[in-house]
Amino acid sequence: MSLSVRRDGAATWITLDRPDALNALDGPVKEALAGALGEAAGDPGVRAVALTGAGRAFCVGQDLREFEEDYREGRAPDFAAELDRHYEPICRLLAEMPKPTVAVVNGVAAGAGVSLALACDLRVASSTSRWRLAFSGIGLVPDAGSTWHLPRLVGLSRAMEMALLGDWVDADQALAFGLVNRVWPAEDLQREAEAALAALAAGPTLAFGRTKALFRDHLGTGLAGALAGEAEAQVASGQTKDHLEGVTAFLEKRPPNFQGA
Ligand code: T3D
Repeated sequence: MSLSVRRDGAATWITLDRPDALNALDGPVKEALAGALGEAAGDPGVRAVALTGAGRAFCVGQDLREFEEDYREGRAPDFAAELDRHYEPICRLLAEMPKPTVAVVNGVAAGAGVSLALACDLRVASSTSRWRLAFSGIGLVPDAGSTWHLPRLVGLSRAMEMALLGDWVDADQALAFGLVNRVWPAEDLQREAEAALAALAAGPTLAFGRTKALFRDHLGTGLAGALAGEAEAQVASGQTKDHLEGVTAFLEKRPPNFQGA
């Protein structure tokens, strides 16, 4: 098996499942991942999505054996086709699906594995996780959205450091950089991450989806455009059942019971 998908209430857990290859992304994994993300994105019953890895790695990026024949014959793979066919849709689904996505980084993350984690809305990690951009180690530039996400998350200086110096970043550094949102001891990661996913999945999903879109859109927009975009999204959010429930719960002094509608 190369990838497994399980539901935990309204959260979907997608696990990269090639532990012997540290969850390197070969053709079948990339196809299965894009398919699983597409299904989760389109299923209104799914209200939060976790991406994690089986075994001791989160993901070590592109499977460097997938194109071994090309390299042995002295040519590079068709990167444009590969990015267009696999990496762009995967990263866009993680970043743009209208529900929260969380990378649960259980171990090593390298290359495009880092890119996948960066494309998620949040990153939670094991205290034993470590991160390396790794692209420069094989003479490539960071891709799969990492040149967009990384400097926005950690700042230009840290991004340059990770890309050019290429050192490993451990979990404590990742937290200090702002690369991850939470770090838990390895033995607590699954339990804590499941609780975090359950909380996200019980949230006002439509507002979360719009929040994601607003933050992302407004990274490249002036204040006036941001204010206009917020107004449009707030009018739509104000018409949801979850908004009515949230205010009603406040007035009735009880916790809200959001339905994602
Ligand atoms: O299309 C495009 O745009 C291309 C985009 C490319 C972006 C990328 O993602 S390039 C790949 C970037 N990743 C790397 O460079 C990481 C390569 N791996 C490593 O440096 C090491 O494996 C680690 C430092 C991550 C871990 O080292 P260690 O000693 O703990 O484990 P190991 O023995 O090296 O690896 C265990 C197995 O996983 C091993 O298989 P084997 O020999 O036991 O059969 C190893 O070959 C395999 N593996 C690790 N990384 C990859 C991989 N197999 C295929 N592709 C990998 N990237």
